[in-house]
Order: sequence, then C-alpha cells, then structure tokens
Amino acid sequence: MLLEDLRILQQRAENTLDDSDSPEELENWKIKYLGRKGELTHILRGIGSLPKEERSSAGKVSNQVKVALEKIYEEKKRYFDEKQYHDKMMERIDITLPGHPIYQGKLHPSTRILRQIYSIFAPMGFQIFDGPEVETDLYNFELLNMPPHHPARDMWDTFYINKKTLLRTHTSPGQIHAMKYFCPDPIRVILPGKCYRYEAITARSEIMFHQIEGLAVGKSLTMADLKGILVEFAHQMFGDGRKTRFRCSYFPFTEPSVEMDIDCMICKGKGCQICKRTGWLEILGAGIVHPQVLKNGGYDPRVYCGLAFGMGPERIAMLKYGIDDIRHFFSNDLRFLEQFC
Ligand code: FA5
Repeated sequence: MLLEDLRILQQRAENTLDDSDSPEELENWKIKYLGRKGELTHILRGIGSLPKEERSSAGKVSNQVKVALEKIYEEKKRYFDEKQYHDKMMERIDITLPGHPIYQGKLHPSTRILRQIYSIFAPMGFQIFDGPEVETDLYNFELLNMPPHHPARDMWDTFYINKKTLLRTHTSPGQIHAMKYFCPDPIRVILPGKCYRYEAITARSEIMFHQIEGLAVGKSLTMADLKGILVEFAHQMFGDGRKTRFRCSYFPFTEPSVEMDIDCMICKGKGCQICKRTGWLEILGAGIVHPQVLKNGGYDPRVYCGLAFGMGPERIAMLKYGIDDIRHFFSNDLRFLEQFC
C-alpha cells in the first residue's frame, strides 16, 4: 500500500513540476513535496508504523523517490537560474547604442623608421642579418681591432654582464658574425638591432637606442661604392635635393673611416643651434673594412675588400620629423607615439 502511494506521489510530483512556469512556482512545488511538512515527508513518517519485514524495502523505495524528486528539482532550478541570467544580460544590452570603437595600435616610430631604412636598402640587394644583443668582449671589441686597454674602447663604455660578456655597444660585432656565416661568399647585409651605452642621457643620447649596420664584402668594392650607396640612401630618406658630405673620421675597424653629414634642414645650411652653426648634421659613420677585421671574419684581405657603415635610426627620425628630444622615443607617452601613423 505504501509503495503504491509512493509511486503515485512520484508520478504526480513529476507532472506538476513540468507545469511550474516560474521560480516561485518551483519553490512552492518543493515545499509541497519535499518540505518538512510535505507529502513525501508525511509518507516517510509512516514507515515506522509498518510491520518490521516491510520497513526496509519501504525505506529503500522512499529514498529512491526522494533522490529522484530532488534531482528533477535541481535541474529545473538550474534552468530558471540560467534563464534569469540570460534575461538580465539581454536587458543590459541596448543594441541601438553606437558600438565602442576598437583602439587600433600603431607601429612605434623606431620600428617605422627601421622599416623605411630596410626598404631603401632592399632594392640595392641588402638582406637583413641578425646578431646577438648580448655580446662577448671578443666580438664587441677584440675582433674589431680593440684589444683590452685600447683607448678607442673609451668611446663605448657599456653594461657588463660579467668580465667577458656585455650588452653590445654597437651593431659592428654583427660584421664578424656575418663574415663567419657567409665566408667565402660575397656579402651584402644590413644588421639592425638595439645597442646599449653607459652614458649620460641627454636630448641626443639614450642608454638604449637602435643602430643599423651595413656590410658589403666582395672582390672589387671601393670607396666610390660606399659613397654611392650612402648618398642614394640620404636622398631617398631625406629628399632628392639634400646635400651630403663626407668627413675624415676614425674607427678602429675601418680604414679609411668617414662620417657622413647632410645639410641642416632647419637652416638650409646657413647655420643654426641645431647644427651647432656648421650648416651640417652628422647621420652615420662608415669606412672600408680594416684588413685585420676581414681576416678575423675569415676573408683574405689580399683578395677581398669590404665596406661598412653604421647609423642611428632614432637620430635619423629626429632629423626627418623634427623631433627635438630622443627621450620621447622610449618614455611611452602616447601623445608622442600617436603622432606617427
Ligand atoms: C659606431 O657605433 C660605429 N660602430 C659605426 C660604424 C659602423 C662605423 C661601421 C664604421 C663602420 P658611433 O658611435 O658614431 O659609431 O654610432 C653610430 C650612430 O649611432 C651615431 O651616428 C648615432 O646616430 C647613433 N648613436 C650613437 N650613440 C647614441 C646614443 N647614445 N643615443 C642614440 N643614438 C646613438
């Protein structure tokens, strides 16, 4: 009899649950069937008065009914919870409002100028070659003709990682890496990357900046090739009418060495504060690769000749865009960075 009551109760409870249309109706259902004074509880209380032999099977079945009713209650509750959440979300979205524009990032001015430089040298046959930012003393100095205690090292004080390892002070050690990689073939590469120098930060000098090195090695290269490449570069970067000049200079790894200037775009060569009243602005260092450096890279200097140059893209961007302070480049101020699109 009790088992029959339980079966009927379960059937009825399942049917009425299907009919409940709101969380309130669901809670009423729960109270009616599973609550402390609910119908199932009422039947369970009657188990104690059954004959002993019927009690255990009645207890087992009533427990099964209880678990089954709790399960369908939980499922229906989850359904209402999810529906409520979804309805709430829909309420919050006003599809008639204009959308939020997605902020579009822009290339950093250093990256932009680097890419412009690549695109000037690529048609001349220069491919990009990467060198390490953390260098050994051997590559950064010794193989470039600067043994320990050579006075030229003073021009490039740096951040040492340990006695023999340092952050490169220029991209010129990449010359040796490239020569060792390509030897004995001819070379035409540019080597871009970050450099580090332990020096005072000023409007013109940073402790971290980019350089682009250029290196060509072949059997018949001359100073005329070097000048031709660099004058063409200056005209493409700064405009056709730009005047250029080469001054004698000194680098331990090139002989002869030069520096290249362009006429000052601010005063058009008349002399102003920016060009220190000379009418000229330096843009790069260059020269014919020293025979010993060629040898260090694996090339026979009696057969091969090399030309090399090194420039600072930030300084070039400063000249090109009239930027008065190099510190803007890496201070992450969007007012500066967003001007370059
Ligand atoms: C060199 O670093 C040589 N390795 C260049 C070279 C390569 C010469 C191949 C001959 C053959 P220099 O110290 O002048 O040279 O630096 C080259 C360029 O790097 C400078 O013209 C300048 O544009 C840039 N530069 C140097 N120091 C800084 C600095 N502290 N902040 C920003 N740019 C810098």
